[in-house]
Amino acid sequence: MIDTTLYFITDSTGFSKEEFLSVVESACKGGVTLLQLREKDKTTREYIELADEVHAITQKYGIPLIIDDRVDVALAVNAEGVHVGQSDMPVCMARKLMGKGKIVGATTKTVEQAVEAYHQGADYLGVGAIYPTTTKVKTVLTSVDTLKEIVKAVPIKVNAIGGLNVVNMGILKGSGISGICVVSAIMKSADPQNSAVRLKEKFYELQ
Ligand code: TZP
Ligand code: MG
Repeated sequence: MIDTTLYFITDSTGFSKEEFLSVVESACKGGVTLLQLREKDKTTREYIELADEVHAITQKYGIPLIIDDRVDVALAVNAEGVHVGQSDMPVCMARKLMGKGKIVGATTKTVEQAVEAYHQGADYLGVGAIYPTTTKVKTVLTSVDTLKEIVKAVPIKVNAIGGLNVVNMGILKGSGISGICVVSAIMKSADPQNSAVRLKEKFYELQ
């Protein structure tokens, strides 16, 4: 069973490779439970090379690596899973290509999308954005009420995403989510390891 408690989604924009890999390793040390490599501007070759390096780190810490959008890259580096959005490959196709043993996650913003993703074989869902985000993404806000409805509608893990940090995640109390997804709260932290520790502590406090 995957642990989605603290799902760290990376964004290498503005980092040198060394700096980026150092944030990845610090986050792993801080206890992130799942890590997604999310690259929007890399060539396929660059995506694969970076994924291999990130995978070497995540494997050291026993943390599953999920590749955003790209089933081919996930398969090429033998990552533990892939994450697809509503304009990416449909979940059923990603599942077929990845096989039963791999993790397939999906972004959903409505109950209908969530139920469909579940039926097509998704292992977990990311729902948001709960708060406005500074991370480069095409998204609209999702209410906590919708998040709660999605949690009730599907038997798989549901994570909240979007602008979440230790200060504002109280809004998620009682929502029934399995975890949170964060980019900036770790990527932009001066101390990514400590931020991961605190985010996880805060999430447990809300349970
Ligand atoms: N999908 C919805 S919001 C978001 C994605 C990928 C970005 C979340 O980033 P941050 O920095 O945690 O707001
Ligand atoms: Mg996508």
